Amino acid sequence: MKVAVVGATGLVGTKMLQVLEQRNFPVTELIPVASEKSIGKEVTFKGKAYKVVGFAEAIAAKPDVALFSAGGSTSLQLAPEFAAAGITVIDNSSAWRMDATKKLVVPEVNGNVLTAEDKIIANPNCSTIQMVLVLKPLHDKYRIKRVVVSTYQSVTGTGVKAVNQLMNEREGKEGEMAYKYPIDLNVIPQIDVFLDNGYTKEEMKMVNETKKIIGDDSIRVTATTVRIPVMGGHSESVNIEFENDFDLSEVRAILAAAPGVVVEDDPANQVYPMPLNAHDKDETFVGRIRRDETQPNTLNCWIVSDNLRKGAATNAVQIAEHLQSVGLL
Ligand code: 2RA
Repeated sequence: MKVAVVGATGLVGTKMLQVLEQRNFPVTELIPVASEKSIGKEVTFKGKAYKVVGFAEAIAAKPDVALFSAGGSTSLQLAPEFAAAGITVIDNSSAWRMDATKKLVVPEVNGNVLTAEDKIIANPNCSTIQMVLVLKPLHDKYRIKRVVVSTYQSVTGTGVKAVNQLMNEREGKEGEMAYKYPIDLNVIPQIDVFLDNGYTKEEMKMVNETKKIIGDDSIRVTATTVRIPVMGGHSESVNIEFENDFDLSEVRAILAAAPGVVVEDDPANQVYPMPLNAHDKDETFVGRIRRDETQPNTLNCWIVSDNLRKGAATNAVQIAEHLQSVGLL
């Protein structure tokens, strides 16, 4: 399979190359792609150096699939050009996610919605992906009414500039600021820009994308998204109110059987998910599973996943794997 990685030199693009290699995706030809300023740079795949090419050259090479992680405006402009050339685009930006004509896919949750007509497929937001993996199997069993989520998000979600800001601050060095405020020894209750309703774009992504992926507009979601000085992954405190009552051991069993989900929940031995352990893994980890004792049919849990892997690169590669397994690629 000929695979293009668009945005191959960025944090997510680099992770896509690693994930393609580690998951042994059948790449017969790799085409690393980036904007003008990165053309000619080299990336490494399976121990071999590859030169980065520009967009026109990539389209002319006719890859079967292009994994895009090059930002929203590049994607808006170029994904249709790739698709028109018969190339299936899996796009990590937010450009197409809420477009009613495009599918927003987490393969374990709604891979079944994909058809041969889908030439531009949207990869959801990182904080949404890890949450819906846990919500969907519980929704199927108990029907979710409302979700209250607070996130604790890694600086890697912002990109390399934010990682540099954190490390510079830690080492007492001057440098470029990704955030308005210091991030080391701090917590910033803002991810992305504020919207008119007082929520941030990241918060509204969690609200809207959750409904679209699960395919149920009646699920009410309210979110507070927060940046913390952590590298390994995003964490989420999630409160879920169901229509129907549940049994805690049954909830644990449902989650243990859910694809892509690992239950780490043994308070007696201080076992619970942490970004330090989730780092570089493809699974989503859930723990601190307990009843909300303040109202009926309500559950609290704690969800952690590596935002660059399942939250971005792994999910994109899994979409390609799914397309291949059902003969759509
Ligand atoms: C973040 N959700 O963590 C973003 C990355 N897509 O900022």
